[in-house]
Amino acid sequence: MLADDTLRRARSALTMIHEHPFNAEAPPEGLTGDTTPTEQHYVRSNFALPEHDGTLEIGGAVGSPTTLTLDDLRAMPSVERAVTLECAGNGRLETRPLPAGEPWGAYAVSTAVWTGTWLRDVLEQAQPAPDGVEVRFEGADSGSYLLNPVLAQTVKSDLTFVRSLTPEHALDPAAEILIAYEMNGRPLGPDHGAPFRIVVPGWFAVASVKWLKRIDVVTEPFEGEFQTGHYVYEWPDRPHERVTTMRVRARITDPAPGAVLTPGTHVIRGKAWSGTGPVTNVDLSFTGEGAWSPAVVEAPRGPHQWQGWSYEWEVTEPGRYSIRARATDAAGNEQPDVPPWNRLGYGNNAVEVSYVDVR
Ligand SMILES: Nc1nc2c(c(=O)[nH]1)N[C@H]1C(S)=C(S)[C@@H](COP(=O)(O)O)O[C@H]1N2
Ligand SMILES: [Mo]
Repeated sequence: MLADDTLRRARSALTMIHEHPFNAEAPPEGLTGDTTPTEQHYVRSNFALPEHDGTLEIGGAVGSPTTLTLDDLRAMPSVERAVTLECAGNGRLETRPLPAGEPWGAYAVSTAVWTGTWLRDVLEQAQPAPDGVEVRFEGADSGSYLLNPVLAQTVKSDLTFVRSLTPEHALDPAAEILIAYEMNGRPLGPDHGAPFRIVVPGWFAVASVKWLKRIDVVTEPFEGEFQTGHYVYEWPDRPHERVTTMRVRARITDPAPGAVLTPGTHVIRGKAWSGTGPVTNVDLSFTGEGAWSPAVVEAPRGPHQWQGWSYEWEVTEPGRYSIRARATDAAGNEQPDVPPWNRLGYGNNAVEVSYVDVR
């Protein structure tokens, strides 16, 4: 086991939400760069840190069941991708009525450079059977699942963290799913899934199984707590849907909420991302209901990474100004004003309202 102070140091820059299991948001600085330094990358774990024996088993409906070690994965062609990960519960605190799940503010999102090997190459080596309907990814972590660690309310005991993807998705070259063993150029740390995890670009990060232990091709639809129990949009007025792609969203990183500014020109900055295509527009408003003006949106630096945006704001009149930033992506998805309410509080991509005082 790791020395406590090693872990404590790795976690010290984060905004802790719960210690057991460890869940923490990025500090505001974690959203200001093109990528997030590892020590500022948010952490979401459903169970205590597991032991991992260093091997990955690939089995189920495959022609050639395989066991791989970290060295085996490192011996395969390596790829590097910057990927924005966002927890589906990010923004839950702004949901009304408030659900019981982990009370995430708005910083359960980060971007890291992940190095690993393509999942599809590893899977193809094992020869998935043509009648496979899903590919199941199992983490080494297990235990009692609590909806909120401070509530003495266990959803279920003896659960393991398991998620699945369709074979089409898992094998799709365009999906660029990685089995990652490095984060920002260093071996994966314990909180981020050491020794290896999958990284599923564009999807809410629940799909990116950490501490990856087994991959199984299965011939029956997979139903598990983290697949069909939780991480489901329970809409009040329409059929439930699984949590999949990240919703289009902009965050304001500068100025800080409540900042006091002098009259003059100020640059408003932020980040925007979407799981359904690059962000094409970010529009700003300073007056509540009323005009929106376009910000300058940086071209994507990579296919799976948040984009920076900025707006030169000239303000002469003293007073309080609301600031809202609303993103639109290439698929035409635009942020709503009101969180799309669902019982478990997922996917809140409502336009954030910040304000500054000009004096
Ligand atoms: N094995 C395992 N993988 C997991 C989880 C988990 O609890 N166990 N949490 C998921 C969720 S809900 C999120 S948001 C991301 C968080 O990844 P990070 O901690 O590296 O930021 O990991 C995902 N992968
Ligand atoms: Mo999450």
